[in-house]
Amino acid sequence: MRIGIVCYPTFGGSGVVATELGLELAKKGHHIHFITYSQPVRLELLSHNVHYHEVNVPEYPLFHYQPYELALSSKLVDMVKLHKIEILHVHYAIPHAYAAYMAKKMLQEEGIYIPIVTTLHGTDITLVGSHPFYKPAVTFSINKSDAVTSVSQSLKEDTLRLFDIKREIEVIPNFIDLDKYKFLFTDCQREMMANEKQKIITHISNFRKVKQIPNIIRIFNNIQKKMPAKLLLVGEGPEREGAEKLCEDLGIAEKVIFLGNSNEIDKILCFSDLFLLPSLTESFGLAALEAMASGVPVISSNSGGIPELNEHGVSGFLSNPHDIEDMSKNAIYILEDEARLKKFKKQAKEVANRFDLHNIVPLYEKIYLKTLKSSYSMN
Ligand code: GMT
Repeated sequence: MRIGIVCYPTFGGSGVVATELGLELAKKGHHIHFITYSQPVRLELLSHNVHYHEVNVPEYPLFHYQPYELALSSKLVDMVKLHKIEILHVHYAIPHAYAAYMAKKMLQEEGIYIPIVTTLHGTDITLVGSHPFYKPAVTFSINKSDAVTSVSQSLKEDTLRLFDIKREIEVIPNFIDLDKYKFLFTDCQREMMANEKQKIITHISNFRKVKQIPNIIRIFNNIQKKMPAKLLLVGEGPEREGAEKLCEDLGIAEKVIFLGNSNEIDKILCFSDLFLLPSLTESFGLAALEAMASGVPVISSNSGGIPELNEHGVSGFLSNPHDIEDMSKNAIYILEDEARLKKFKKQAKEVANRFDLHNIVPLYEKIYLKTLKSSYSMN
């Protein structure tokens, strides 16, 4: 199939999932066209069947806001025609599903039918999409998609609760390329980050409010009172500055390392002992899955789709979102006993195996085929 993939090219989970999906589909022989405003961060290798088309939005002083949706829908029209793309898969409803629908209508005028598959990722529904300013447009573009998928059952339920949806929503969980986590390097270079006695606690995110960064630091503060430990914070975002200040205030600044955005997540997770994800809401929690695939147990909140992934008492523990004490207690319980830590590491990996991309990617292929078949029979 010739598939157009629209996504955010940044470090966020939706862009990562879209990129990994495209790369795997390309390996299976499909022709993949990524269409977005810059090269997706995990798209390192272009090959004969992986293409990247940049959407440019020319600056014009009259526009207070540059019209990205307009530029994107025009680009989609051009790329569908030029590369004979058969199906568009848009990740994140805003504004991708809306732009894709516009492209579909423009192409229809020329007798070209292009079905749209929309994958809902989370914040496009729970935080941004349901805002009254966006809600009518998001509802419309979900309902006008030819197929809709969500990354967890919890996100599906949120979508049905928050919007008037007339389409079937199919749950296809996020996935992981386990081969990437069969470390080729046996030496994790742990000594770069901590000494032998220190436990390494890690968090990776875009440092938005929803990630509860101050709670991560407070949980770590409790852990380091009980044992030697280091906290690695990976990512960039609006909460970073306040986080640095909080570490200073708590007197733990020298035990916390801010690493910024990284393309070496596998290396960082290789030497991590525990992953923290106390988010207020999380449709899935891809970063936690990446941690589990590396054999890192997860201490998380029980919000959104996280319980579909982190199994309480097996791959880690779940607590109510603000329950810092419970999360600290669970973290210490795992870390304080070497044999227990080893057991949790093994179990985290086993749970992650359920999300192997070889099991999940065929579900998307099935949706493409079904959608293509039904849209051709209708047009
Ligand atoms: O977590 C973020 O703020 C980034 C966001 C995104 O759109 O990239 O992540 C969402 O999609 C990921 C991939 O499906 C999920 O793993 C995250 O849980 C989800 N984030 C939230 O729901 C807050």
